[in-house]
Amino acid sequence: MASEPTTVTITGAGGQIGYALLFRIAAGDMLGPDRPVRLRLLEIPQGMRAAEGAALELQDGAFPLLRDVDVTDDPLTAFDGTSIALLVGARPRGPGMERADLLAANAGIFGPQGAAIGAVAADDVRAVVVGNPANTNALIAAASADPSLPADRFSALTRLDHNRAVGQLAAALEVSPGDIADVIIWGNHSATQFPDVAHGILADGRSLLEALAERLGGSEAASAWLDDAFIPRVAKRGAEIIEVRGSSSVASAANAAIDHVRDEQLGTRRGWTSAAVVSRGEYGVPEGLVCSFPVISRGDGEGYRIVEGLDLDDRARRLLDASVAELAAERDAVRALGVL
Ligand code: NAX
Repeated sequence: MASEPTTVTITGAGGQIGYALLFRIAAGDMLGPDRPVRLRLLEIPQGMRAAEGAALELQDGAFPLLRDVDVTDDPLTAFDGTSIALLVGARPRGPGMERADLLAANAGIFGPQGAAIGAVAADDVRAVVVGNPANTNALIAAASADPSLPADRFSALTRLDHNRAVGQLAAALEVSPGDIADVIIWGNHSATQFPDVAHGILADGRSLLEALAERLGGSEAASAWLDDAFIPRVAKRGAEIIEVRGSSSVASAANAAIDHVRDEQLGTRRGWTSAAVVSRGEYGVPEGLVCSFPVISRGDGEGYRIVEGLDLDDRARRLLDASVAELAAERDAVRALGVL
């Protein structure tokens, strides 16, 4: 067992996703059974009691990998020496709140947090933004950190969308989710995202398109299912969960955040996954936007790399461009507020 604990900071730790994350991280689900962790929980003053209560329960879990737990409302304390930051706490959209108000409120959270990470985190720090609007919050955090910290240390979560897509395909094809590889979520973590199965393969070597056509009675039926059922269901799954469960996605979101960090730190296993990372112009996405791409990690400390060279047909190009246009509009709205 590695003796030096890894410092992990969770913001919004007193909230729902925070509560679902903490115990799995302490149990070793994120970094493996041989890496002890030190947890730093960041909250705002109103959330401190909830986070302190979670810290009491962590103690009661008697986790062998858990070294210590600190609860604070000071970002400089929370990010001091941290190697992994999960930025979950965000300002939700309130009644009558316009998009510009939402972006401004979150810029007031993710700007200072990005600056604090740049100032006091460990040299190897990597941060993933979960709090919405996740892609643009990550863009703001990266832009607010000291320029000596590369922007690609910040990413945003689209792994929940990716896992939702795999779950839908597994149900339609009656296979295990583990048999499905190389699905892609392109674009923004929003209703404009493009879940793309054109490059996907099954463990038996068949392409996903071929298997869907066999299952649904031809390639036209498969295309209709993808456009009319699959894409809208994945993109609107969050609303479906709220309607059925009476509350937003929590355990599946925490699970996806753990998958994102685990694969980034330890390496992707079979094929690629999806994550929103800083574009350097790949696939024509404007440089600097935090956009979801197919990514792999070798687990060598270099984080996620974009899988390049995939062919996009006209339909895929159009769907990716529409989501990227939304990301560019969010960036422009933030610029208009004088944040970037
Ligand atoms: P909760 O409202 O239960 O918890 C949020 C917590 O963050 C609260 O305890 C609050 O006090 C705290 N907080 C607010 N501002 C803070 C700040 N400046 N510093 C530290 N803590 C702060 O929400 P929860 O259900 O946990 O969801 C958290 C975020 O995840 C939301 O923005 C939500 O929209 C987003 N989601 C993102 C997903 C994704 O795939 N990227 C999926 C799930 C989820 O919808």
